[in-house]
Amino acid sequence: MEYSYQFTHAIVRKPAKSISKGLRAVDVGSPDYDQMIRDHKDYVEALTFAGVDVINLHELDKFPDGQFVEDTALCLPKAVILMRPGAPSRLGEVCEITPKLRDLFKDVYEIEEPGHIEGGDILVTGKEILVGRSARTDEKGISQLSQTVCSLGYVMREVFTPPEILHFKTDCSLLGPDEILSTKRLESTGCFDGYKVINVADGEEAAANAIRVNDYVIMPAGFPKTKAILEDHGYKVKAINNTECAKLDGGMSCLSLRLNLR
Ligand code: CIR
Repeated sequence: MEYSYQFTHAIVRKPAKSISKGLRAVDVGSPDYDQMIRDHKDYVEALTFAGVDVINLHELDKFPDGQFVEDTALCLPKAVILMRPGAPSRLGEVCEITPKLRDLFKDVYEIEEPGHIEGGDILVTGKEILVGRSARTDEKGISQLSQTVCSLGYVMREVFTPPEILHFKTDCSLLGPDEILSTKRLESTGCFDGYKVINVADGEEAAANAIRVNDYVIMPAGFPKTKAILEDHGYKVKAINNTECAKLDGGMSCLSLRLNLR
């Protein structure tokens, strides 16, 4: 299933000035808004360079984490499933993005109360959908998602997001239909048995949150060893500064919803 990394469109949302109030596990200082805007522009350029049409949504001052659009939906080629974030301050982001998703998809499903899932816990590979149970993604949400995606013909498997990381995809990304970029700590849980796994370099764990978009891998800048590992494996890599989003536990995957509308 090449759709797992081939995309025609991406949805992004401009960061709002309220980002200083964004959620974070550890406070390492407030992100610099101007730098974040520059990085966001570079991110959009990288997506465009990779061949997708980027749909830019306006900023939402009410939702400081609103730029992390990935958590609001799971976009499959023929259907979208609206998520229900486990972070109470982020629940309302879903209503904000829904009209755009309804314009783009005929089949719209939703995770309903009392379930919770955030898109950052879902990795769609070439053969299955992996969903990590986490502090944001619970059993009830996973069970609803399972019913929906199975009725659409997908295979879904529940895995576990290690407690020290926010989302499953904080520590991994899809590189090819059966090839994964992962930290050693996540791989050691056994969730990728049967896949080819490339490990990020020791000390460069934050490089694992990358995205394969068509012929390119977009990754955060500042991780030269992992970049070289990917290039040695034949991947074309674009590195984007992510210092400001990283202060809010955000990375390359959270900043967009990637869609295949072909
Ligand atoms: C949060 O804690 O929800 C945001 N500050 C970061 C969300 C990152 N999203 C993602 O990894 N998919």
